Amino acid sequence: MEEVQSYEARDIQVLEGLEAVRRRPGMYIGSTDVRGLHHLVYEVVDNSIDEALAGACDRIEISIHPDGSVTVVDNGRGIPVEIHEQTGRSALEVVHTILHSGAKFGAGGYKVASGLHGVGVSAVNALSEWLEVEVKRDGKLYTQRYERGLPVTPVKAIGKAKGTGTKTTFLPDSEIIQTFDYKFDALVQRFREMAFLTRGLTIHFLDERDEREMSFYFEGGITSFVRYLNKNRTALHAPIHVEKRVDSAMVEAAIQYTDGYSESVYAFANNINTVDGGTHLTGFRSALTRTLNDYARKNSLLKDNEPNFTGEDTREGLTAILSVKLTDPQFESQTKARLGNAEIKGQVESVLSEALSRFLEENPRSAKAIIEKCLTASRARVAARHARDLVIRRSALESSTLPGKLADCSERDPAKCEIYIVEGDSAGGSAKQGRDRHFQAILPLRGKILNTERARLDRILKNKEIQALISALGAGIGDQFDLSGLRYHRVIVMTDADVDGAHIRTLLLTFLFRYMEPLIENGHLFIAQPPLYRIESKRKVYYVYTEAERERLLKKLDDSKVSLQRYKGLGEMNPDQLWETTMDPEKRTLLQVVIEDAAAADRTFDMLMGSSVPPRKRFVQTHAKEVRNLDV
Ligand code: 0RA
Repeated sequence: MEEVQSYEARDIQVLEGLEAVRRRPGMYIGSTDVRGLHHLVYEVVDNSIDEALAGACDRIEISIHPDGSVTVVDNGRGIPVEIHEQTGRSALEVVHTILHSGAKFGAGGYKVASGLHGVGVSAVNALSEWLEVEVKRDGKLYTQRYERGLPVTPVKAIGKAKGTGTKTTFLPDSEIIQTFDYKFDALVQRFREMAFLTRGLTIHFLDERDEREMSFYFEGGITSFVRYLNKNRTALHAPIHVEKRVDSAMVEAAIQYTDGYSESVYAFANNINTVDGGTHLTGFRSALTRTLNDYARKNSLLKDNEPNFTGEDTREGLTAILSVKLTDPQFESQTKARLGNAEIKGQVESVLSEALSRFLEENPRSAKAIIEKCLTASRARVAARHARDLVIRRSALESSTLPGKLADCSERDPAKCEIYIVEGDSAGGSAKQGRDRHFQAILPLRGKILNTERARLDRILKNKEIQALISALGAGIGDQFDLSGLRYHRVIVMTDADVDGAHIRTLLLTFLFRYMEPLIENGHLFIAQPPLYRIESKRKVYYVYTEAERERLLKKLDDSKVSLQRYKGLGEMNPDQLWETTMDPEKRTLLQVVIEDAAAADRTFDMLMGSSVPPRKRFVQTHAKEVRNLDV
């Protein structure tokens, strides 16, 4: 028998717990900025999700009120209100006042013990100016109110109730939480993800600040998730779905190959997006590689003289969701987003191997399409390696044979040299005439550069424009890229200030990001900023680079006669103007391109947008540093 705690002992425990949370909120909710604010909401919603996972709830409603308070309602069994033996107080009060007590009363066997969430509603309570909870149970409506974590009313029955459920409303404490500026889109992404991961659950979200609302319900669960991710892609077969319990773990996966080249596999453990992967993902991958190789060999789709598919070959064009639920998840890595449980690897591997081989046997046409996709990927990988070796060998030989269209500079010290990559011949001509040929080289590129996100390396490397670019820069490509060969320490992309220019710039940046990443990492890549307008007034000429600048200037010149010219392309500027406005180190503005790790907060962005940019990192232009008047 457990001892009944004295009231005094328990009160001390509550006060110490609350104080710990309020003194070091970051330890419990990560931060006190907007992410911490959202964390409070997720924490409360997660408790209702647990109730849904236990099969006891199929509807959750979340509302943000204009004053910054939030309400979460579910139709679960209702948090128990009866006296909790160990403490002699209502269970409802205990889960709201004692840290980590939630798990003991947790609805399902899969309560998240650690990781991103799972600190319990008591932490939310401690960080709220006030919190009110209502429980419908046994035909009665119970309620209790807390302020900064402490009960200010007893748990009391205030009337009759139909049905069961829990309703929590809280106002974050402005003494601790720095902002009440909830981001609708971020919350929506998360709620959509939760709804995908919990088949049959309806999540309704209302933002009363501007009356926006969204509702999510997916009959197909993670199969719907995969369809959603593939909605702009061409699928090779109907999604494969498996769900199976192994010992105490639950393994679920949905898989669908497309005709694309990128891999979109997202792994979850207890509904947490494990962006750093882990043992469950390792098991998933080995099942895929092993099963597809076995099937292809057995059916002579792989010839005796052909090598096995590599893991990469089996993941090209693959979209999949892997979701595991375990009783005691171990989260590792700095961001706690990698699963460490050793036993789950084999469990996932066996569930998947069995399901996938059964699917292949029962669906020979789909099987053929998948194996053919792997074969193409495998052959392309070999071809790409040959092509790359060739280009690298050639570009090594060719440091003397620079591309014909390159107008090189006379300076030989790379630290002093820069190269302008210019779209189109007419702009290239102006740039060649306008430049300072001592240290500025010009490489005009013609036509649309290949979309390197979609094309394979072997095709990219056959493209003449790309070959010219690689040779001119002199540093190779891919994992053979060597910065010490770089012939210019400033690589400047100069395109028109219109939609086409922006498109070409994106294609170029994508290529450089994927195949010459160290160039960006080491701060060698820049974007030129040509002016948008030329404004002349009283014989004075002004160049204007933004719309805001134009408005300011026009206001200033209000009463004088003004002539305004909009530059649609670089080609409209004569060489002198191009030099003066865009290329002269004394006067120009360059944007430096930097790479930023996609923040944990928006890690679902790429995934939910179905974007093919690798999810962990991406180049950012918008956050680019402004570099004025670089010393030359
Ligand atoms: C413990 C036991 C039972 C339900 C819950 C907790 C519960 C917790 C939360 C948190 C938010 N909504 C919730 N709904 C239920 C089951 C008690 C029983 O057997 O009736």
